Amino acid sequence: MKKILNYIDGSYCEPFSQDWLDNYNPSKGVVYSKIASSSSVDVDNAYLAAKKAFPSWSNTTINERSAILSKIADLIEDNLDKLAEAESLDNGKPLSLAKSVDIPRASSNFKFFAHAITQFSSEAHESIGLNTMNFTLRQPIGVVGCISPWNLPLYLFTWKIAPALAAGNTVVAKPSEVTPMTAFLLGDICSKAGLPNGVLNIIHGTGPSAGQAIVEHPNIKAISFTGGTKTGEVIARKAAPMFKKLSLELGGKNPNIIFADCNYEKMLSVTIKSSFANQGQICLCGSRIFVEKSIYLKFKKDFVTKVRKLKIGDPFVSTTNIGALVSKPHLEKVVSYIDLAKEEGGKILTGGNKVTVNGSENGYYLEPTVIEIQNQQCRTNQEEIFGPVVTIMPFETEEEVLVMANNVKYGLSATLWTSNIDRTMRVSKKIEAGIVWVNTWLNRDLRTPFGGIKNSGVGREGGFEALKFFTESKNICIKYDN
Ligand code: TXE
Repeated sequence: MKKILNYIDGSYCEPFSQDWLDNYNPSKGVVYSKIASSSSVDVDNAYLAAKKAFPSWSNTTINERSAILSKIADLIEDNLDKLAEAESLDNGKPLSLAKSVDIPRASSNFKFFAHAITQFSSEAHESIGLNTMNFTLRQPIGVVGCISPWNLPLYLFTWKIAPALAAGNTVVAKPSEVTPMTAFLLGDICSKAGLPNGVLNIIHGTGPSAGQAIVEHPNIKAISFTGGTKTGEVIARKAAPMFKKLSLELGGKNPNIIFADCNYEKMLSVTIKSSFANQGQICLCGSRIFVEKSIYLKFKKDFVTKVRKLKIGDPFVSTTNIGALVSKPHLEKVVSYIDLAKEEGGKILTGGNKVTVNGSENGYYLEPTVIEIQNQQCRTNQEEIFGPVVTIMPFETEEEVLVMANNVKYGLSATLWTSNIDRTMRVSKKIEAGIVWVNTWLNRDLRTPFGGIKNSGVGREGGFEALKFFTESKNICIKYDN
């Protein structure tokens, strides 16, 4: 059976423990490869390789670094089919999605930061009268840690690694143990692109073992993490006494607010995507839908009709809209929320059941599910389900919907549908979220800040925000004689 090995100092190697984890193909429910179960010994080896590589990598010219990152981007693009197939097999997402979104974006992440680093600059402050000139150096931190989740595996792994490397750091990175395959393949791509040995080290294994060893390593000075809010809490607790720099991109329970004056057809088709893309396993999905009362009944009917037409099935079949959920425990978690919704008085308008797909009887399939709720305080509407499940309810006024939208512990993103520019401004300013999309969803310009407030995280990724995170600023003050 294929083994997913660690990539340390430019070579693939087995874990020190010789322990292996099962890697499942979620669309069939079978183990298809074995994952290195790494421990602190492997993390320390990766750290030593990264430490050795740092002086040279941090002193390469910007052009040289940029050229290597661009080459990685090109090789990802050249291997689009192979990587997309690997992603789909590992994660259960439709191959069409991996081909059109996940892998192209992984390539763009490298391409973007290859360019961005050539434009990254810092401030100078002259104090006239005091005869001093201050300028700020932005220096790489050293060895940094990147930990990523399973929902958009290569997409989010590279979203962290690319700026970290561009800024001149060396990296110890860990993908999710649920979807490690494309990160494993990335090692080879980096070697082929000429990334010097030790600059990027990829460790596999569980969160509590390999992930925690990265967080607890005394000399890994910054941690960029995307994953669940509870894990973020654990990481923050461990990292705080060590005064590590932390970027945490955590969960979301995002409102999708639909006003009657919106472009209805456009809203309807995008709302299908914002509800169920990637089986609803995107932290930016609009899982709480609020609809203005005057169009609520029409929306309910049209939306449910459209949802029922979504094709659930084998991710490798080109007509599939909804693939498999990522794992059996995750499927069970999502189903438990559907049960909870019924107990809480929610009405299942469509979906709610596991699906048996012919030829893939043991896969983790679930119908896209729409739940009408009466009380927005119910747990179904408050907790992150992270599956193909949305709640819907009507609202009457702008003020009312703002209260409901903001009444959750999360604050990642929000979507707003309206053609009224005044309302757009009023509501966007009052929404408690790091990202607001108006008349669109998941429209990403990589230069923009990305991240959430409240329990959705701390810090921002994207553009120069990411390059700032992965560098330390140092002010140099020079007194001159006039
Ligand atoms: O994520 P975890 P899980 C949400 C979603 C989901 C829930 C749990 O609601 O149901 O989180 O998912 C590593 N120290 N999101 O359990 O555990 C882990 O190995 C260091 C939202 O799969 O947070 C993996 O690499 N690392 C989300 C990464 O953290 C640790 C995407 C994420 O895993 C660790 C995924 C530890 N103690 C799930 N424990 C989003 N915001 O996009 C785990 N890890």
